[in-house]
Amino acid sequence: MSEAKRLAGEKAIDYIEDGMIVGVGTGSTVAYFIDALGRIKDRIRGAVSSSQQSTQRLQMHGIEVLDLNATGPLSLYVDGADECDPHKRLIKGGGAALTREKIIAEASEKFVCIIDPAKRVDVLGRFPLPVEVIPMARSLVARQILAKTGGHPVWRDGVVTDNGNVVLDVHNLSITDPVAMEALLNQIPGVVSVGLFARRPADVVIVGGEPPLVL
Ligand code: ABF
Repeated sequence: MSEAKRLAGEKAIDYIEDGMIVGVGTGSTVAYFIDALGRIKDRIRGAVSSSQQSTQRLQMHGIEVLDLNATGPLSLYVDGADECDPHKRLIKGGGAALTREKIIAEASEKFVCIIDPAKRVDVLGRFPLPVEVIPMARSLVARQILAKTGGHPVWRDGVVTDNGNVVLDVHNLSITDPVAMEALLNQIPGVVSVGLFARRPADVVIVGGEPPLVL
């Protein structure tokens, strides 16, 4: 599947315009995009990164990593996903970077999502839904998720996000209304962000293949 990820990541370069500051996501598909970006780095001004992992890879290529507060709104955000439904709504957060990914997606005019074919689903939820939670609220949020959704929240033990928080992965969900589920979970005190990109879905989805499929 890494060939499909590479093809999707490289296809996303088509959306680069000279002088851009590019929003960059996290994960192994994005790593291919970063490597392709490194080969044309003289065309861009820099990048805004969603994780320490991506920051290190960008800097390895000599790409300047900028602060979103300094750049203001971005034209383009490129990121992967764990699941993508027919309406370009996503489950993200398998890489525990969901909060900063969602921030940059919100600040970006165009969100281009790069995936391999295995990420395409009819209904979101087979991949456990990541939720970033303030550590002291972990048990409270888990109880409320169980009560309100019937999902089974599992603490991603040993993982602390770049923001110092923990992650609950919610199993056994069939998310037929992703916008409603995103709103429901967002309201639970202690929830920092939910790995559903539904209120603000991707604008373009590139599915890796020969040739890549652009949706
Ligand atoms: C990141 O990319 C995460 O939101 C998502 O979990 C991950 C997908 O990882 P990969 O591209 O390695 O399959 O944006």
